[in-house]
Order: sequence, then C-alpha cells, then structure tokens
Amino acid sequence: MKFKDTYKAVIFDLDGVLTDTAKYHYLAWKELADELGIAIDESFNERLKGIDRMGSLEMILAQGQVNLSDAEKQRLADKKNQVYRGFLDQMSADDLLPGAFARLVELKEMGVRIGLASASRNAPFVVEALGIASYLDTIADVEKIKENKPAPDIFLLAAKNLGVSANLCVGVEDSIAGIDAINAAGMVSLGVGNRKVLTAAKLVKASMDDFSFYNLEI
Ligand code: B16
Ligand code: MG
Repeated sequence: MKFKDTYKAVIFDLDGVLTDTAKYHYLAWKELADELGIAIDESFNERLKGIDRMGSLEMILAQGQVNLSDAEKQRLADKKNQVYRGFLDQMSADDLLPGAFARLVELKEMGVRIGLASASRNAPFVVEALGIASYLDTIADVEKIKENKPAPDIFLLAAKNLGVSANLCVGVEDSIAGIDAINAAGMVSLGVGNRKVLTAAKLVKASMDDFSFYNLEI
C-alpha cells in the first residue's frame, strides 16, 4: 500500500534509528561487562537493543551466570548510565543518522503525525541535544508503561498520545525487540538495518536514507 494514502502517524524508535546512540550503549555495557569478567560481543548486543536498562543488565548477568543483589544491580545500572551519559556530552544535530532529519521534515510537510517510542529514560535529553524536539508531536514516557519492548506498551502509548489508531501507524525500529513490539501493537513495522536480523519486520530498509515517505510502499 502507498504510505501517503494510508497512514496517519509514524512512531520512531530513537537509539539506532534517528541517532547512533546504540554504539554508545554497547560501549558502556561492554566496559561494565569486562569489569565483571563477562564476555559480550556485537552479536550478543543485537539482543540488548531496545531492551531497557535493568533488563539489559539482567541479560548480561545471565550470560555470565552471575548472581547479584538488587542493590548491587542498581549500582551497576547507574554506573553504566554514567558512562553512557559521558558519551552524550558532545552530542549535537551532527549525530542524527543519515536521512533521519530529511524523513522528519518530509512527514511534517505531508501532515503526518510523528511520535517517539524509545525505551530510553535518556530520550528527552537526547532529543533536545539533537535539536529535533519541535518535530515530535509526542515522546511517549517510558515511566508510564507497564512492560517494555518487546511488549507493545510504548508504541501504544505514543499512538494514544497522538490520537491515531494503531492500524494507521507505521513503527520504525532497528531492534528485534522493537519490531516485535510494533507488530504486537497492531502497527505496520518498518525495520532499519539488516533483513537477516529483523526477520519479523514487514519491510526492512538499510538506512533512513534509503527511502522517502513520499513514495514508500508498505
Ligand atoms: P537508557 P531505544 C533503548 O532505546 C536502547 O536501544 C537500549 O539499548 C537501552 O538499553 C534502552 O534504550 C534504555 O536506555 O539506559 O538510556 O534508559 O532503542 O528504545 O530508543
Ligand atoms: Mg533502537
């Protein structure tokens, strides 16, 4: 179907779709995992994408078969976030991924509503740093949902805030958990990345620079 004749809203993931903070999340987790003596690599990291902070830590600890108290887990999660925030200090509009800004501008021109559905508690900070706050009609608040990706909650909250029913929304994601969340929400899923990784997506594009919403068929 032609995107422009069918859909009323696009709900974007942030990390890995609009900006490449995914690499900073990985570097921060890798530093922590190394300290704990747990081996993680880029392929393990694919499973962490879109998973919230504590969920990611749990997966890393399970990988190393390490058991820790809740207090210690909280300390490590906070530590990872400090390292991650350090990477964000220099962030600016230059950190938008190729095509991200053009796609936002295009949607505004088309009168399509734009939402953000990020699992990141740092999302409002990152959006400000990137200078794209005025393009987003809503940033779904991750503190207000019950379950994170792969559950549909964050995408459904974004759609509710926009006043658009789920079947008229396209969700855009770089992560396996995120594509599952979009599909579970009853939205159409557009993957950005590798088709071999994002197998459940309705359509996959290599990057945000690889298509235009004006002539997208999805
Ligand atoms: P924070 P997204 C997700 O963001 C990241 O993909 C994931 O790697 C990260 O652990 C999660 O946010 C939580 O981020 O620690 O900043 O709250 O891809 O859903 O935009
Ligand atoms: Mg992502």
